Amino acid sequence: MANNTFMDGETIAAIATAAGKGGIGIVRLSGPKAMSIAKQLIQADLSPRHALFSSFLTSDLEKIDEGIALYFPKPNSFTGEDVVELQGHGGAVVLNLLLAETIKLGARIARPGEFSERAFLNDKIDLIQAEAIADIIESRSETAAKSAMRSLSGEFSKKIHTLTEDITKLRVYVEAAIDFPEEEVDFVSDGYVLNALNNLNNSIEKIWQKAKQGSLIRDGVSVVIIGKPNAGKSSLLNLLAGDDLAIVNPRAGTTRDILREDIQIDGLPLRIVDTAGLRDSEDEVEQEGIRRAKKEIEKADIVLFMRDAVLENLTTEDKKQTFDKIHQELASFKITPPDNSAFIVVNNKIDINKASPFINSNPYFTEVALSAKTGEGFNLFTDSLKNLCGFNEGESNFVARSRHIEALDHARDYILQGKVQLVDNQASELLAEDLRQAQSYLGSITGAVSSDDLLGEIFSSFCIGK
Ligand SMILES: Nc1nc2c(ncn2[C@@H]2O[C@H](COP(=O)(O)OP(=O)(O)OP(=O)(O)O)[C@@H](O)[C@H]2O)c(=O)[nH]1
Ligand SMILES: [Mg+2]
Repeated sequence: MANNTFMDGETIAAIATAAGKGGIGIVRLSGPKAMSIAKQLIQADLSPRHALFSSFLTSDLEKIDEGIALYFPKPNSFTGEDVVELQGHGGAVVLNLLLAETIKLGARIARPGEFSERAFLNDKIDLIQAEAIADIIESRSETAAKSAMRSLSGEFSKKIHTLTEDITKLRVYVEAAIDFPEEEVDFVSDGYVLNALNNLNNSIEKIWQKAKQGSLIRDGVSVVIIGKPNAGKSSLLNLLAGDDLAIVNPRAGTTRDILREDIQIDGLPLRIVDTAGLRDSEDEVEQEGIRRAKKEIEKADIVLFMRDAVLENLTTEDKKQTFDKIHQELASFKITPPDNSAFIVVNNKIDINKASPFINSNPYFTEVALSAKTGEGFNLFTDSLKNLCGFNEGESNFVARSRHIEALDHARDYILQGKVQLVDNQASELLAEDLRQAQSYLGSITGAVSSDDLLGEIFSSFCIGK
């Protein structure tokens, strides 16, 4: 974005603190009239970045509240515009009275995310950082908050900038050779371009891996537990949640509705869904439960198919036959399981047949054996979940969104396509165009290239006052 291209002249105001009661509540103003509005309210001048204790008054000099006023003159403020914060008491009525007074004095109510949008448009932060602000506020785990903070500090942006610079350098080289054919640079034989394309591809891959981790941490993974009645599905939910959430009972058909619980395993957020056991039943409530289970499977990232290890011959079974049997069973309920990479067969109740816990992968599915009752094999099971998600705990990630991953995918595709143009077709013009496209996708991540629609979509999901 060009510097300060955005100045619609309007001053915006919003209650920046959360709805509800609190010790302190803040009304925030940004824009050219912020200072003059504040001056009317406190009947005094404000010095930059100095806290002033004052009354907040109406135009009839009636006292609405009292508190601290802070003034951050442009351009050294969050939005890059004049910003004033009025910190009063944290009650909804008093804050709304104060907000209404700022509107009377010429401000307008801010749209959700408009302060951050202005910060972005005035080049105070890039789009990754703006999104990270929303992610910090909405983070549901310590790991998510820390990852979002790393993105806000610019770790993710820096990597994209380096990548963009590398592409720029390569574009200059390629386009110069196109423009000055008399120099006769032979791209293929000099190896420089091919080497650079390979390096770019490797760098994108590394960033992609980190971004993928970041998006898992941000968005979580939905895991649905299905299986016959009595397999121990609700027992597994309870074990994962560390609490007696679901009713567990030897009677088959105990769970009839969907039960959900958000949990975390070593920083990986999981949304666990327990479902009604799959069986043919005349009972309408049970049938509805099975219909709901089906819907959840369609939305799930990972499906756990639970079965009773006591009833299965775990060591000698033919995995292909098992796979076919499970598929047939699910098909009889019109359920299509997800592909192998998101399907785990959980053999439960190994405490009864005294089997050892295990985890293995065969060409058809990932399989674990555990006891939801004693907890035996639980760690192996959680490891298999983390593996399946590609989650490496302890790695310092930055928060990322699916739109970032998609843009990285596109950028990589163009780099690989460029390689084909170079090596197979010796088509330097087409290579130059591919590099341009790759750069444009990277630009969409930081917001260097952005559309109004995209910005609208991103900032409208923010909370008011941010
Ligand atoms: N010994 C043993 N019993 C278990 C284990 N897991 C579950 N059970 C028992 O099996 C019975 C059924 O467990 P649930 O967790 O209710 O099974 P479910 O799959 O949710 O059953 P529905 O809700 O009816 O579909 C209960 O009596 C549990 O105590 C296990 O690992 N070992
Ligand atoms: Mg149950």
